[in-house]
Amino acid sequence: MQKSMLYPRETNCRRVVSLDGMWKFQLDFSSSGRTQGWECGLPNPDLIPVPASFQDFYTEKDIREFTGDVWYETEFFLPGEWEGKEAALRFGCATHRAEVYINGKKAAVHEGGFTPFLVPLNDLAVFSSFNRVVVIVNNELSNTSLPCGETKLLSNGKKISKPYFDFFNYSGLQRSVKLILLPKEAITDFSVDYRLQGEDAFVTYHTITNGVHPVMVKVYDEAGVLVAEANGNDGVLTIPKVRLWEVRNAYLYRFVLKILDQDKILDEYYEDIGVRTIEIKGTKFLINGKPVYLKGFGKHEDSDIIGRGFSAGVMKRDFECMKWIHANSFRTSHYPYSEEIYQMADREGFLIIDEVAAVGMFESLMNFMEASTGKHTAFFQKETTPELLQNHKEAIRELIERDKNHASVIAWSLLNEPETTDESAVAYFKEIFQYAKELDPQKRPCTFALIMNSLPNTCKCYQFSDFICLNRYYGWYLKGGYEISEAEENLRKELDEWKAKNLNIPFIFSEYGADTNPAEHKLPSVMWSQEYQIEFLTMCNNVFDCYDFIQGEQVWNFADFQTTEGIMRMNGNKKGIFTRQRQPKDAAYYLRERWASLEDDKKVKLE
Ligand code: CKU
Repeated sequence: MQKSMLYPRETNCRRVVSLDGMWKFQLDFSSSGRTQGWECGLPNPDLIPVPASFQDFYTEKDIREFTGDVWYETEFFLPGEWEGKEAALRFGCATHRAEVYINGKKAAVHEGGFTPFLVPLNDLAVFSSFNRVVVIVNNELSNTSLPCGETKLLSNGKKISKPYFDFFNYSGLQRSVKLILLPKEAITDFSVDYRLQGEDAFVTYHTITNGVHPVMVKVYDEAGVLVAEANGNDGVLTIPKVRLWEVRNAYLYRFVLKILDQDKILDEYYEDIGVRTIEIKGTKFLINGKPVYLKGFGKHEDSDIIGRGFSAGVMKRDFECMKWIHANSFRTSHYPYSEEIYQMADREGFLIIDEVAAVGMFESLMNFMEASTGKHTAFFQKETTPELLQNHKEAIRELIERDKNHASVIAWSLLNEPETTDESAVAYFKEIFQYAKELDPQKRPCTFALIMNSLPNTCKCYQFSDFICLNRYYGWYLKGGYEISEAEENLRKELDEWKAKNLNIPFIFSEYGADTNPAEHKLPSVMWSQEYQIEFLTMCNNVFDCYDFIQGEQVWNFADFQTTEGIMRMNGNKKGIFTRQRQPKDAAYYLRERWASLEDDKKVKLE
């Protein structure tokens, strides 16, 4: 069976059975599962829901903080009528790595916790019978994992995760697991790119199959009317009088692909795709040739009880809150999100900066604090760097292969706050950026988020970015509270320095924010109060409005989220504009008013 990232769908030739529900679950405290044959069945399991992070269900801290191997088990029935075709299990993700056993035999391994993978079943599973699947999920962090961190051994013999990043190291089977059936001769990959001419769209498509028969493509509009068709694995489809996918005004065509042998359908697959172009011209982002100003958030997949587990309910609420506040975009900080979130963004017309889990490439447990000190550090010259680079490239390949057809995805963020002040970063960046550019058929812009010490005169890597993403905390980590007037001066000074470089590319603020306790009101304001969050945002926004090359603002963060415990965090990061339960803080009303008054192309009108 060939590898394929295509989303599982039911058609004439494909079947999908959900394995979501309660699975057997056991933590391997003494690391003995592998020697004691747990792959043949867990000796003393509990039951736990999939999809979900395992950490927040239990009342024991040893479970919440568990670092190492957690084991999952379930059984599934493999229908006899599927014999002669290709059956597989499809994991939406397993964080951060997995080994999968079918009926006691090793069937697959996968590194990286935020992308899907297939486990072929035909050789190891039995048709017309129940089969056992056991999964070892490991959540240890290292210098070569994405995200990066450390795993430490405490003197009491227990392991602890030390992330180099500011979100809780949630793990487990956090996305759906599906039993899928594919035909022997199947479509394994499909991609599109577009060119607009007058009222028409020319869609260049490319398919990969594992067989000899050609692919036929038909395109239907939302009313189900056939608008274009073509034969062949590669080709160009002409959609006359195309209805474009626009920001917050989406339109999706259904692309139906078939492999035909005379009258017989060998495979059928479909995707709902929006037709739009994305380009950067000077300091502007152009969607379908029209400028757009990004308004929105850095987000997290994070909620009460299920942690980073996918929930359609939480997703729905998040989109409703984003629409209410007049946002038009978000960044998938700091890892690829569940596939359903991109499908929803396609439907709702949101723009996504799609980020790979390359976070923590800055050696410090609280990297954002270290970075504010201006201290010189070097991350990309370790013995382990080649292995990290390998994992990073693989994660980028999987991200782009998975997400390349989404109209909502307008850019790739290849790293978040890496160390960029040492020369050793340059070669690493060069390779990463070149690699991503080659892979994307739509050649979307590539970027990375600049940490506070990556400044106009210290950052050695910004030249690789097609647009610049600044994570800035003037007025919070630097010069907070009554010193905010100086924070503003510092922010303006930095922007003036960027301006002087005349880069002629767009900049966005990919992070700016202030921790805010929703229970705290104070007049006059103090840091952490609701009043200060508004004061902070107002200061930043006033500054942004003075610089034309700033073409977007994504507040940190959409909602409060869980982090590792510590003196910097009061049970999590409280920079949310919404609480973790997705209720608005006062600043939400402020932003709603500002964003309602900013047209999507606001900066252009100012000129
Ligand atoms: C955020 C330089 C800023 C880094 N940024 C990373 C993000 O993950 C954190 O949550 C800082 C913060 O401190 O709130």
